[in-house]
Amino acid sequence: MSQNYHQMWSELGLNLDAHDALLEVLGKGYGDIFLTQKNRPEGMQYFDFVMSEVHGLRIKELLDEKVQGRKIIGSYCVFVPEEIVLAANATLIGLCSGADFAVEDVEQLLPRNTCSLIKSSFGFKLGKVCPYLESADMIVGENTCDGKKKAYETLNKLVSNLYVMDLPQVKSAQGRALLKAEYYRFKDAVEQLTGKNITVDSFKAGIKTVNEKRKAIHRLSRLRKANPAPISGLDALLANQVFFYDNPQRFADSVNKICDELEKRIEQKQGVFPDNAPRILISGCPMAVPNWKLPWIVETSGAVIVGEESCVGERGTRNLIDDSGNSVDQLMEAIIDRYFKVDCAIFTPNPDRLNHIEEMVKAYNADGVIHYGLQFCQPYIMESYPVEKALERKNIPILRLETDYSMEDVGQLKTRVEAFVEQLG
Ligand code: BJ8
Repeated sequence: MSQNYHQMWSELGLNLDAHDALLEVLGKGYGDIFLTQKNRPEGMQYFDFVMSEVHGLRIKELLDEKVQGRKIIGSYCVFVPEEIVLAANATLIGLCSGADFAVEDVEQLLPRNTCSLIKSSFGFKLGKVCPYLESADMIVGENTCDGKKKAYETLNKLVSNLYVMDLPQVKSAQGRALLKAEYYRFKDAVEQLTGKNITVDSFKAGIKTVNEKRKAIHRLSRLRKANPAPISGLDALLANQVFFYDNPQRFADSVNKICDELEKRIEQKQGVFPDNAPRILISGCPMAVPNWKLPWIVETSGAVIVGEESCVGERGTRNLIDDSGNSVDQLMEAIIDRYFKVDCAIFTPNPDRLNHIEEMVKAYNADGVIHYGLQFCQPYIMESYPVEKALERKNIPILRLETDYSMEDVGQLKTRVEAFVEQLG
């Protein structure tokens, strides 16, 4: 950290020793994985800076916003609409975490066979190491997979400001009606928290802001279709991860700046990997900071990742919102239309996701797919079987992997990934 933030962290109630230890591991991991890459776009320096200040300057900005009367809302899922939060003059930040922490304490509250993503969120709370969680005025949980649904019952005893959003599991008229009712209930809760009524103008402004950051990420994704790949999958994943907690306008500007640079690289046929490097699409569970294990293994095995069919990736950012409505209700309908298309594996049946994976393979010219399932994640691991069958029918090579946040299986994973890459090559 470029400044000393100990007082700020201490006022937030963090455990300073544990937090220092976490930052050290994070900084070292980041340095080893990201800063050793060759020929990175210069624009990635912004993201290096963001990561170096992830618990520093960004938290200070959020606390300064709070002093000005703005509320901070934390969320664990891409179904929580940032547009509603911004329209009520609040800030949304992602809370999912990608590292094991305080595992023994967590396993006093949750079964061992819970996915790493849920355990990690609990570990960050119990270990008192997440300044985002401690800054939030409202924490939004959602009824998605069984693990999360039940875990929020326990989290409710650890925090005083949990709000749980119910979500549909079926893409039916009733499912859409439930999403609509829940988004209106959420709008009321956010308005009550902030004391601000959402108006047509504030709603349009919120939609525009989020559309702009999604547009920037769409532009980055399109540029990854080029061969040779102008940016590594690791760097593109990092941009998708920062999407969840950076200032939205600054984020969009920074991604667009990288895109300007990548367009020049593409013109000059300049890439980060040779043009014969096998191109991989990753599909499956979301990867939250600092979960870079699998992408690092893939990209140090001679392949390049060209897309992520993931909530930290295209599943989460796909589709813009129509902002032409003239009433709050019309704009709300447009928001529901967009979010109801998110094809999370909690939906049954979920044919859209299979179609999207195939579309992405074609669009990004991927040579193969790695299906990434977090251990004990039933929705995605169950779906990995039909995904495998569907891709095999189209002669698209697929490797199904299950892992967690630990580093114990790195050697074994690397052996399997290298064999897959060799098969593609
Ligand atoms: S919309 S993917 S962000 S729920 S990995 S906790 S599914 S057991 S994260 Fe998700 Fe929203 Fe869906 Fe996206 Fe459960 Fe699986 Fe764990 Fe998961």
